[in-house]
Amino acid sequence: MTLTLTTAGESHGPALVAIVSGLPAGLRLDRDAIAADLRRRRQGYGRSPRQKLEEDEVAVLAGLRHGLTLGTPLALLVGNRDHANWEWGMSPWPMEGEATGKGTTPVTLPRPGHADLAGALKFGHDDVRNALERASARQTAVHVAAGAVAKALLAEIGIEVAGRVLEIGGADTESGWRKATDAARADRDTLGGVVEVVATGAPPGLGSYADRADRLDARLAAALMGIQAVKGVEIGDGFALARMHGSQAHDEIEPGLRRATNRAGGIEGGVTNGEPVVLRAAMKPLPTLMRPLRSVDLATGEPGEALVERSDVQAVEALAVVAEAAVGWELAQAAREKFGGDALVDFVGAHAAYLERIAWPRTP
Ligand code: EPS
Repeated sequence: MTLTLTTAGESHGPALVAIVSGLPAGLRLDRDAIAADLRRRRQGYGRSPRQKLEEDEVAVLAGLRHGLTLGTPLALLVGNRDHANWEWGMSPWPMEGEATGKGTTPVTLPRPGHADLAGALKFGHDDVRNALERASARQTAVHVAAGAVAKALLAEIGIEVAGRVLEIGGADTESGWRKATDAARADRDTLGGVVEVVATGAPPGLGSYADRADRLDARLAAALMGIQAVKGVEIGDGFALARMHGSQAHDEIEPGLRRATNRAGGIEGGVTNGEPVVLRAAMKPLPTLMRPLRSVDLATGEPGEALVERSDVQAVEALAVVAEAAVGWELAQAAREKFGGDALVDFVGAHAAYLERIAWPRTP
């Protein structure tokens, strides 16, 4: 049994959609819990005024009846309220009459650091907007909605996932983040940062070493790296392990098969080992600068300044929520592969039977 996610939607188009397939029937979803994650994603000190406009309410269009999954594809929709200002510019169909609102003038000055240039060249777009709308981190809204569903499934087998900010703009305290964000905003600049995600309660044995693509660390790293603006991922002590001796780097096995340290971040050989799964992701400074970098006009070939449009100063707090959703998603997928089941009771029963076979947790 595999869990799959398909998403669509442009940042200023009518809506974002997601289809989640492979959920067991009988999983209870909590509307408030999904809404709470979406609210958390919108918050953050450096966010664009856009976040005050969007409400990110999730409409469920299929796969759910009276709060319980049907075992059929779950269809989710998050509307873009801002689309009202882009109705002409982002209309799916040709518009008649005079162009009004935003997005009516072609974008031809790609932003360094964004998908603008590569996207326009790759897909043959004369208007860079045709690339940037989908490349935008706006789409993380439906990833968070899907992640909330994945976390509901994980909760049924005692797995919890939580993301938090470690650093913003090099500062590691909340007041430092705010100061750094204020300074960057005043300077018309942007910031990046580092987030950490910890998942507890995963039994040993999720993922596999059988092949490169089966390794859970590889899948988690790909999921985090797939989030907009993420440029680095670390599992456990990651890069610091490279500078240690083997005698210091590994987590000795104690009675009860537990570890006193967790430098491996809960994964050995691409498989969970029963310790908390710990990951960190590094986000680069956002590429939309109010003090634009040098670029080249794709229409004229002349040097110019990159596109300036309303954007975030930093979105590291949002990344913590999006990364949590991504890790939840990958763990739920690995759990579906391992425990299967068409009905939730089958899934939960297979998990319980497995814990019994490996006698987990063990008393030392
Ligand atoms: C984004 C730019 C900003 C962010 C957006 C992601 O959008 P806008 O230009 O409309 O202000 O607000 O994020 C969201 C809309 C969101 O919901 O997270 C970008 O270029 O990636």
